[in-house]
Amino acid sequence: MADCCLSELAEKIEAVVKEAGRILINAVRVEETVEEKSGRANFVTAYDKRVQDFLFQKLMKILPDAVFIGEEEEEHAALPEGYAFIIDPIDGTTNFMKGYCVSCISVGLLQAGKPVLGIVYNPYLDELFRAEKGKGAYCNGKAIHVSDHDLSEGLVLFGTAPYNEELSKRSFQCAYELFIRSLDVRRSGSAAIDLCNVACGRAELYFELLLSPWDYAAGSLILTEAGGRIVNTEGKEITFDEKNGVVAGNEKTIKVWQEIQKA
Ligand code: 2AM
Ligand code: CA
Repeated sequence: MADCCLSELAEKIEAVVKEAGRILINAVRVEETVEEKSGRANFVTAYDKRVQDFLFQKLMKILPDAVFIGEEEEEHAALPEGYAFIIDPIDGTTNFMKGYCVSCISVGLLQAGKPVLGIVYNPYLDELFRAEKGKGAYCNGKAIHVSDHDLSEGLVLFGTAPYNEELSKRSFQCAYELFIRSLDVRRSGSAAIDLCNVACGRAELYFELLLSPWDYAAGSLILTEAGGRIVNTEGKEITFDEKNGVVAGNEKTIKVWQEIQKA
């Protein structure tokens, strides 16, 4: 797709995502609509489904040829050679359920299996992160960049993969090793928001040992377009057709992560 077409598309998608943000802000009696999915601490609310339906209706009008892959669908389509939306209608569902107000809508657009557009919108802060492949990353229209601080001057964000109990111990061990080498650790409950916070230099490293592509499709492009690096937990390129462990930061902080894994 030509650059101008992608930018025009991005404007339209951004407007849709912002409109969807109103559904989160106006949500009432969320806890009455909660259902448990498979695994521990894995929930869905009626609002996740409502936001996903809204995005499906609007996004497929904007780009009818694209395949739509949404977290709350019963079956997920395979990644095509052409365009695919990979969306998380609410990233940070447990926060949303609890009224903790740290959740976002994440929309990635992939072409031939790689992200070309990423939008992450946190309606509680009215912060919209956006990146187009090769064009840099922006927060509410302002260019953003990852921090170049060492880990010793940095904050570490991490997710605990709570739905996967066998990873819990290793998650906290990694967090401890990073905690003693950094200023402090934080745990937000939304992978997409964490990736954006690293992208804009509010934190220096993020990791979570298991995530699904909709958790990081948009955020990974925002991070790399902001000059950051993202790899899987084996240090290899992340993929978008299966679950991945994710590590994101600047070159220096990723190196510390890798040294800790070898020790
Ligand atoms: P969610 O809020 O959309 O469910 C929290 O640790 C992060 O992990 C969130 O981004 C959360 O996304 C994601 N997450 C929750 N359940 C998951 C699962 N079963 N597999 C992968 N990631 C999950
Ligand atoms: Ca979700």
